[in-house]
Amino acid sequence: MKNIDSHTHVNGQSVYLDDIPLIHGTLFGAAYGSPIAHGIITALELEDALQVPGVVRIFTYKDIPGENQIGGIIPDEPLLAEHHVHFCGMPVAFVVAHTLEAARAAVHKIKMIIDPLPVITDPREAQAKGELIIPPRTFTMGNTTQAWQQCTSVFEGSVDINGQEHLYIETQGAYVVPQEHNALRIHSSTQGPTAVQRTVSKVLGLPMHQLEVVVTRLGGGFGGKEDQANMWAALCALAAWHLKRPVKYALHRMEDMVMTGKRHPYAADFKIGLDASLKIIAYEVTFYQNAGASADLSPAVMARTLFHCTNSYFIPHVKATAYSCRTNLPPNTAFRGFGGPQGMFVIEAAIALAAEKLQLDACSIQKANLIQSGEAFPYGQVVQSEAANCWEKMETLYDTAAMREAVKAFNKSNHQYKKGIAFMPVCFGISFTNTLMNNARALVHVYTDGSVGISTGAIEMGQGVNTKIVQVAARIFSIPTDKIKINPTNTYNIANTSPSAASATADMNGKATLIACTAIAARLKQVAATVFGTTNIIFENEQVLANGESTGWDWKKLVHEAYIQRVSLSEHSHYATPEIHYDINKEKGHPFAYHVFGTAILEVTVDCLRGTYVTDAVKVVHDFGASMNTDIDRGQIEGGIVQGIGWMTMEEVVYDKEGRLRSNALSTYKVPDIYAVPKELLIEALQTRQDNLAIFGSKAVGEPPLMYGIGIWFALRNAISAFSPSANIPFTTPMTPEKVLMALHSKKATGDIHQHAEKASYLGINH
Ligand code: LUZ
Ligand code: MOS
Repeated sequence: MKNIDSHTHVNGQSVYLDDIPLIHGTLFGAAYGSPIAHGIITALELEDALQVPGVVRIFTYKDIPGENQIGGIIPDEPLLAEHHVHFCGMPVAFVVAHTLEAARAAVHKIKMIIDPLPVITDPREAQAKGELIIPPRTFTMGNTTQAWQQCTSVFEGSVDINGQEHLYIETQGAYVVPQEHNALRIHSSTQGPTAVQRTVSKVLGLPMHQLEVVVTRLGGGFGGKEDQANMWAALCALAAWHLKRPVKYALHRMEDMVMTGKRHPYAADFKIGLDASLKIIAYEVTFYQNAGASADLSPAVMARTLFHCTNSYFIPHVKATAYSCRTNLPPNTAFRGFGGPQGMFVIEAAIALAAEKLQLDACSIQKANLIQSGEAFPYGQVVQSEAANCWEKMETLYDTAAMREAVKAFNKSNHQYKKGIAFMPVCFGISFTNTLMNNARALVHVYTDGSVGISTGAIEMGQGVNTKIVQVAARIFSIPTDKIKINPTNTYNIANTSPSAASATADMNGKATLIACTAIAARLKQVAATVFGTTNIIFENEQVLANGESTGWDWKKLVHEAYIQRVSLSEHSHYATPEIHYDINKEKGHPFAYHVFGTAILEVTVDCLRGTYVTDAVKVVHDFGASMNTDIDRGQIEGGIVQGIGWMTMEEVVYDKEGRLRSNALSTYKVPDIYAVPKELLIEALQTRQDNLAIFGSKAVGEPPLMYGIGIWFALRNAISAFSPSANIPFTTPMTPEKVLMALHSKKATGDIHQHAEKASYLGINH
């Protein structure tokens, strides 16, 4: 089945926030953000800005009738700065004018005097100074202290992982329209309508039932609109509430890049120990998460880093500690993978270092340690593993041995060009790590003509969730998909939703839809049972069958009969993921409904004269379960891989020492384009028909494939080593062409050319 949005997307009729027709009298907002990363406000001068023709009013924290607080997990984030500013771009004032141009012109006339304070941008520095968002967390399994003695080799190193700009095509924004009885209709480009509703409720001191948050679709979210859509809706709501006029603010790309948080940069230190058979016996890791100036979702992101710190591997002795470090950057936030990719990069770096020192290919260590069914991760959950199945299928399907030989032969006969290969296994846990968030609701109406309308809490952001929900209803009712419509997500119809996130949206909202449709179908079957004198009623191709025989009744006739008999044709359902639990004090439990597995082999060619490179191939075996929609799922994998490659190779978020974003536009921040797409991209399904908790056994696909992109970094590393075995290649990301060029001509002994010299030390082999 095609994505139900494909036609309107292609002909430009799909409605995004900026396509909503404006009501007469709409005003336009623009936020004034702090030009300084850290300091105390001594004066805010608004007079010149108020003189700009068309300006209606400028709002500051003093105008907030409720609480000046938008922190979701921890109340540590004001909507508008009061006396302190904590990052460059932190909103201080909100200008509202008759035109967007006037609002923006006025923003430039605002002056602020700030007594500057020291700026911290480095998470290690923040940790050393005790600047933590929450107390650190530690996951342990076995006993690493004793386990080092069982190891024949032990290696240590450190890692610096950079962030990533979400770069959703549609920037953040909101349009708020006052309604009667003091209610507000809030159009928001958000993944979390309830988060918007809660935030506005707190800021304005209005009950949640006054706030209708409506979302038709987003032009991308990637986690950037899980929580960070809230502030723009709150600013518009504040102004609309005061002025009794509709207020709109859709951010300019540069405002969006400067004012919003990104994927968390992480620093990390690791120590890994192996035995003579290449089993990883022990792994210790310390993560320093660069949270930015306030908590936002950082505590939850940090948890997922710990959950995924051993990627697809079973390691009997693990100790992983994470610090969420407060710095003077915009609060970093959810981004596809949600801290998991950073955790995985570090274990892959540890394995790469061990392989290099032991003069092996990393894949022999990777393969020897894949987790097996019945083994547990450090957080206690025993897995149903597909890791080895994916790996072995990849080996035979793509003849990876031949690929490795071909690369060796190529490298022997070429000097300027070198190829590199890497394998990247992925294991990603599906469920919100915060157990209580794993719930969803659906509202299904069957109309008297047999057509069906569905509302859920799911947000369509290009990932195709609405198409999957149509498929669920079509399958239960056995009716064509064009009889089913998905309504815009609306907090008046579906309440208390979790955000569309954690790859779990189709699972949870699909299950809720399944429950509602099944309940309606059961009532319809009961009506048919009475009419046809048998309980053996099924629906097939819009027909009603009794005892397997045609009845001459179709879906529409049965629906109409049920209506005449005053049987309810509507259902509101609730789904809460079963089986999951977690004890945060013990750091043990069963947090995930299931795990998604996969393995990729990635090949690159580096131009060793220029430092440039191309991705020759990414070949994947991915655990789809029993995919409901292979086109959509393939699209998610292709997009995820390219986004992962971008993060690992070219997307370089640069803040200067003063905490100013220097990569604040697409001229200074390079995102993957068609040339960055692997020349060959093969995706093979591992069809597992287990009784998992996915909707119709179709496993979640949103986030896991991004992490295949991590393999690119290691393929580049291997290509550089093929050119120069003594090259010093620090574990820093992204691997831009500049860094490749530097590494090609570096020497291990002279690590000083690099900003972050690799601290890896070889502790020796005991055998
Ligand atoms: N968002 C969230 C997520 O709030 N909790 C999660 O566990 C999560 N995981 C992945 C992506 N977004
Ligand atoms: Mo997300 S990182 O699933 O909002």
